[in-house]
Amino acid sequence: MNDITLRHDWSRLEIEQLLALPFMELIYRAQSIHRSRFDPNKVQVSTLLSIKTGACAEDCGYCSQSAKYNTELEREKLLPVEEVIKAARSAKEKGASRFCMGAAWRNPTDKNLARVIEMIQGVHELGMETCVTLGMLTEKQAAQLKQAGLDYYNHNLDTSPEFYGNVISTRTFQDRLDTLEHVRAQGINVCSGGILGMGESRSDRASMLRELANLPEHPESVPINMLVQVEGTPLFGADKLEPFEFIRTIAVARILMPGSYVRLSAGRNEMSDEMQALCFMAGANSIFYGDRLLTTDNPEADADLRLFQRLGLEFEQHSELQATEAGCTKRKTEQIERESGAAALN
Ligand code: SAM
Ligand code: DTB
Ligand code: SF4
Repeated sequence: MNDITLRHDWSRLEIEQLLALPFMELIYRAQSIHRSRFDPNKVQVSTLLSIKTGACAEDCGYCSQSAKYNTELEREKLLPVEEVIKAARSAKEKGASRFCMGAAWRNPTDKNLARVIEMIQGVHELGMETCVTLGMLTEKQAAQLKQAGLDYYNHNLDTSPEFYGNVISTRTFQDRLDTLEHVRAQGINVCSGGILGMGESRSDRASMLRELANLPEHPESVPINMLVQVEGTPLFGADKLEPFEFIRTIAVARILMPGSYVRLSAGRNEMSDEMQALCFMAGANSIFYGDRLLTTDNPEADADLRLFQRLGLEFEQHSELQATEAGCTKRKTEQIERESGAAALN
């Protein structure tokens, strides 16, 4: 089944029909497509670091880092390069294959971009894949990042074009598409997805997925975030999304973009192990690993190792990582097994 054609002409109605399939049928279809392209027991693992925190000029209604909202977040200047490399080294030792660096900017200045380029080069030298998310980019800045050897650029569409104005007013949906185009034009891998649970309708979720799947090329990585509600932001207190609806959206992302990594992204801290297992079953094959996302908590690394062990999942190693890293993760899993006792895991 490796010859599934990749489509870029989905209608919203077709996607809504997929979202409305009986749950078992939907998961079966998604898992079948998943298996045609990927090893269903391997998960790509990235670690995130906020390299510049807070005081952002944008007004994204979900974000702890916007200067417009009183979220009591401590702002931090751009981190020194050495500090970032140290964090990347530690993430590598714990088994992450990609290091993602996020900055609370509308867009990077040329001076800041030069510092980020040093970070990218340093992380690359460790033998890790690199990803950055810095806001909007010009064509020239995307070319500079490509030149620096950047592997992935993350820039999310966040939601449907129809719902977008309810969440963000300081930049347009088209601005986001323009940045994705600049990144793609340079041959940098695209990481783009969105957030669920912001009060959008199922039809909005279908519309967001349609925008992603109908891009000229599918993003290599598609993060699906569950809103992490942050006190002080306009979206704090929004109605929670039903877990099955989240899982359905993951399954449909997998069906629409068969060759992309679908990342079970923010929000795992509030998901049960069983819900996460269903997300993997539905075709998610990437996570953020490590106790922290950018400004909010992620599950503890040890808890993730236990979950992986119980599900028989393995960290996917990227080709440049040495066998010793794989061994390191295995040793760590074994140590956790010993500490927790086999009985607790069965
Ligand atoms: N400032 C840059 C930008 O917005 O492009 C990069 C960092 S920004 C935090 C990256 C993405 O994280 C956002 O586009 C959004 O999809 C996601 N995100 C931010 N806050 C979130 C939250 N509270 N819950 C879920 N996802 C969130
Ligand atoms: C993405 O889609 N999710 C990540 C990453 N790309 C940059 C960010 C999640 C942020 C969650 C809220 C926080 O920790 O501030
Ligand atoms: Fe700023 Fe990015 Fe947060 Fe929007 S999501 S407020 S651009 S840090």
